[in-house]
Amino acid sequence: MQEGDIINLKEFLSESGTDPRLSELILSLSDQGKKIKSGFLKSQCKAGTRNIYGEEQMALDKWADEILINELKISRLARYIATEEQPDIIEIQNPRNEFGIVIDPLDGSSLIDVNLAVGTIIGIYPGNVLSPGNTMIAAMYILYGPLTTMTLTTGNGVHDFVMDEIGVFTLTAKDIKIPDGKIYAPGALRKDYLPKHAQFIETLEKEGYKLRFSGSFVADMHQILHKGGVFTYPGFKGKEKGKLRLLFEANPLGKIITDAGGKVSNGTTDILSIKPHAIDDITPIYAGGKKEISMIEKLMAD
Ligand code: AFP
Repeated sequence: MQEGDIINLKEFLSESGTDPRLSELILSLSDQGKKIKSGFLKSQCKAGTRNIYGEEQMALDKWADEILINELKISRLARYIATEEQPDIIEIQNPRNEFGIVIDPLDGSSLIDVNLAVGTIIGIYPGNVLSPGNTMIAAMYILYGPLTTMTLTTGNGVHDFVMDEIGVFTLTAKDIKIPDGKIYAPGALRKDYLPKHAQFIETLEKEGYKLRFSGSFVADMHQILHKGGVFTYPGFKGKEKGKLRLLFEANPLGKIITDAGGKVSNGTTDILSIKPHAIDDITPIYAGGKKEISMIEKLMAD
C-alpha cells in the first residue's frame, strides 16, 4: 500500500492481514449498509400518502434489523446474533463460523424524520455475546449522513471509509487518534443530574467546552472521535443506571474510542471490562478523551 493510493475496504482488510473469515463478515455487513441507506429514500413519506411506492410503511429500524438478520441467516457467517430489536439471542443453524454479533440496526432512528445523521452500530465477538466488551475482535459503525461512512477497528487502529457512488467503501483516514478538543455532548435533562455529574458538566462549561448533542449517539460519537471532547449519557434521577444499551451502543463505540487512544467509563469503571448479565443491560456512559474520562472518574471517586 503506497501513500496516496486509493484503497477499498476489501483491499484494506486483505493488506492489513485480517482473518479472512472476519473480513468476509465485515464485508457482508458493510454491504447491508448500502441497502439500509437506499431504504431511506424508498420510505420517504409525502403528506397524505403511505410512501412513494404505495407500500405498507414499516419502521425503518425494524426494517434494517430484518435486512441484517436475514443476510446473516443466509450467509451463516456467524453463530450468534443479538440486536436491539430482538428480545433473545438468535442462534444460526449450521454456522460457518463461531462469531457472535451485536447490532443496533439504526441508532438515532427518531431523527430520520428530520434528516439528521443516524447509524448502524456493530460489535463482533469470537463467540458468546454476553462477554465483556474488551473481548470484542472488531467493532464498526456505518453513519448515514451527507455521506455514508464506515468506521472500523479490528484491533489495529481505527479507520474511516466513505461509500462511493457505486457503493464501495474507500479508505479516507487511517489510524485515527482522538485529538484534544473542547466539545461535550451531554444526554439527560439538567434538572435530573446527580451531584457529581452536575459538577463535571459545570467544570466543562467553565473550561469553555461547546455543547453539541444531536440525539444520535453514533453521530455524536463520530464527532467526538474526530474533534475530541466527551460524550455522556449519565445515570440520572429516576434512571440511575442511565439509558444507553451496554451491548449495542456503549461497548462497540467504547472499543472504537479506546482503540483511537480515548477511554470509555460508567463513571467509575472501564465499561469494556463489565460482564453483561442480559442483552438488554443499560449503563451510564462517559466516552471521549482520556483527560475528560479521568476527570469524571476522579470526581466520582472523591
Ligand atoms: P433511538 O435509536 O431510539 O432514537 O435512541 C437513540 C439513543 O439511544 C441514542 O442514540 C441517543 O444518544 C439517545 O437515545 C438520546 O436519547 P434522548 O433523546 O432521550 O436524550
